[in-house]
Amino acid sequence: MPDLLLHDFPLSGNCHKIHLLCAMNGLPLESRRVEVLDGATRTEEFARLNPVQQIPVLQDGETIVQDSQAILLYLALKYAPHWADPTPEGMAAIMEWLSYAAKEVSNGPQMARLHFLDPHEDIDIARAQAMGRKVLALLERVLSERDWLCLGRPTIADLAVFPYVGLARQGELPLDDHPAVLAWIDRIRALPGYHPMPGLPEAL
Ligand SMILES: N[C@@H](CCC(=O)N[C@@H](CS)C(=O)NCC(=O)O)C(=O)O
Repeated sequence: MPDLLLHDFPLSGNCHKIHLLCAMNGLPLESRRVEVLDGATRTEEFARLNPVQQIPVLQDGETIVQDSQAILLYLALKYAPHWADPTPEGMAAIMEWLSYAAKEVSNGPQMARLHFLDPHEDIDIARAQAMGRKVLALLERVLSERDWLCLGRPTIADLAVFPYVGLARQGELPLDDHPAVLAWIDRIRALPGYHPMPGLPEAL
């Protein structure tokens, strides 16, 4: 069994991606809480662990990986290969969504939620919500035609995009007029090992 430690925060959707992949694959994950809202990532000590000064950070023995997308990829390739893909075409399809999670989903629903979670953050809420609406519209279109974001099965692409979309209402981005997105959320909730974080729905 691997020796996995996550530098973690319970309200972080980026950290929750890692919890989901581990739980869905029976990988034990130890959690070390980082008080990110109190600036605990902005210390010299934390910068030695992750120069980008953000969570999540994963330690797997001697290996340190930062960034939720990179951690998903690392864990899938090493311990849960069916959540990634062995072909260049398949990996490219997954990477398209990992990049989308890192830019559009982060600048949209993640930032809109953070605006209401932490009033000290300097966030242009109109811009974040506009991007959030674009993200939801795109997902609605894509998921009207297929059950999963790519490859016809659940992959780390779905886990990378899911948390901040599932939490969109906390950024005052309604989901009720997005039936295909809601149905996809329900499919994720039905996967073995799914569990919520505050603001996400319970397992089905
Ligand atoms: N691209 C990174 C973004 C991570 C991120 O936004 N982390 C937030 C918490 S969810 C953080 O550490 N914020 C503290 C800061 O930026 O000072 C990822 O996907 O892991």
